[in-house]
Amino acid sequence: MDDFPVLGMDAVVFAVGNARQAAHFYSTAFGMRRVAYRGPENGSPDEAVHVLESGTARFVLRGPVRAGTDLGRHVAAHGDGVTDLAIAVPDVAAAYRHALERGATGVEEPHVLEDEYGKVVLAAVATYGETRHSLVDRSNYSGPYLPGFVAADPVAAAPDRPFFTGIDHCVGNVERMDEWADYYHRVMGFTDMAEFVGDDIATEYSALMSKVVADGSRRVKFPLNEPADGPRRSQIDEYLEFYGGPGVQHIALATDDILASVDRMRAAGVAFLSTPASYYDDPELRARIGEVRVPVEELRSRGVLVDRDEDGYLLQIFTQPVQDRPTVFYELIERHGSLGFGKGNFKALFEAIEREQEARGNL
Ligand code: TYF
Ligand code: FE
Repeated sequence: MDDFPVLGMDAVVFAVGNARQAAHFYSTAFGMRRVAYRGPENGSPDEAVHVLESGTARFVLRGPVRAGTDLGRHVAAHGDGVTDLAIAVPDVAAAYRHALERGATGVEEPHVLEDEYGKVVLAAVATYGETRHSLVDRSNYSGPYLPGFVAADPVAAAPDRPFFTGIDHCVGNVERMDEWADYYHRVMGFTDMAEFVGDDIATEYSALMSKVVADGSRRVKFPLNEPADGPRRSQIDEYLEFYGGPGVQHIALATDDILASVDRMRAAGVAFLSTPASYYDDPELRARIGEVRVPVEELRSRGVLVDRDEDGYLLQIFTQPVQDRPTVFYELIERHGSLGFGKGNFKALFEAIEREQEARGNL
């Protein structure tokens, strides 16, 4: 019996300095469609909130409209960042009660929001840093997002196909990985997935340790990174310094055509990490990855990484941070059977991240 059943990610909620411009960025550069809005015009005098979707992924962009708000304080402290990894659950009250009994800190008691489209049940618990998990049941709701929101026009013309179809995983940078992994085990009944970057890999090149927790159905996957002592300064320490504490590091977006997604995002100005040509020439890699659905040349020209395990393979690529601070970035991931996170790419990936870190003067 699963005592914390989870349906999937409900939304990723961001605090940003300027939600109107962020909505434009995610529309043009990430191919998302704006579906809902709330602001001073309709009952939210202190903040503007734009809701965008792509496939099953929903991003909620909140920006302060006036001085002196807690949202504005959050942005001043952390820059643009993620405040809430909202999880869809079938029974909010039961999930919240279970979480609190197992030691979670409650942030919002279960409550119901209602309008002419029906009702939504919401609650929230705290997680690492200033991040929270809203628990959401919208099964009796047909409105564009939440009660109080109105349907909004798209910001830009819709792409002929979405750049991504859903959220694959959401990664947190923390000071103590085991503490937070235990939190998800205890509070939400999550279990560890196989992928694990331990001391061995950490000391060799990665300067981080990482562990993945997921719900029983693997609908929600949360890798957790902690800094490790390595030959150089950890990328996780860089994040913790510039974000001002623990927080969401990257969001992986699922796509069924990573080549098309990368091409469109690049054309719209999104910068990706570069992969050295030697990656594709490595005979060991060639042997290990075997046949993938496209010629390796197509991957090489874009810098798309490949990893294979006993279940299949995956293609992945990482953006540069998408704001001035070296904090939040994105991953595009196209899975063909593999349930992993690209462990075989960790060395090449972390070296690429370190090159950027060095260019920023933070290595
Ligand atoms: O989510 C993951 O585990 C992979 C690899 O700082 C990764 O995307 C791990 C740590 C990191 C960047 C990427
Ligand atoms: Fe990832």
